[in-house]
Amino acid sequence: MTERTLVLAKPDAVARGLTGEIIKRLETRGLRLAALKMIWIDEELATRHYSAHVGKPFFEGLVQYITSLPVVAMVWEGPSAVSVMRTTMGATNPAQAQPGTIRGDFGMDISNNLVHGSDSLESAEKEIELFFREEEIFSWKRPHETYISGE
Ligand code: IDP
Ligand code: MG
Repeated sequence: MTERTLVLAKPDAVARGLTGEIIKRLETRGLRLAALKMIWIDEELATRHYSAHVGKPFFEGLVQYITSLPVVAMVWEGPSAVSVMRTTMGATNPAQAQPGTIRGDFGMDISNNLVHGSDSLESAEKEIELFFREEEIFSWKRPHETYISGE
């Protein structure tokens, strides 16, 4: 099923010049970039985006981190986009993420884990709404899409 997922190149990825690498990996995997913007997340948006983590011991640090620099927010589209992104980004703690994943190749620290990807279709819909207006999101297909994504 065609899905959309929200991806963030987080402040550490932007600071380290890894935004292009993240985009490249998702493009070559076969997902389609449907929306992209740089945005400086404020405390309110951070709290809404990470509402599931309010009250956890790392929450304050997480808000500080995600608001510390601009992020590159993206919508990626394609078959099973949510799980394809999750497997491409790797486990939450980069120290435990498989090599070959974004986190497993570029990180070691759970507080600086480079990327966000929605964890379910339901979260994806909510998160995309937080960051993008519908008219900012473009659905499109490649001439040879069927060879790439089967769509
Ligand atoms: P996910 O990003 O892999 O979906 P979540 O459990 O949803 O992981 O956590 C959201 C974000 O909160 C993580 O990506 C990471 O930036 C931060 N985080 C999660 N657990 C910890 C922790 O134990 N210490 C510090 N930061 C954490
Ligand atoms: Mg999550």
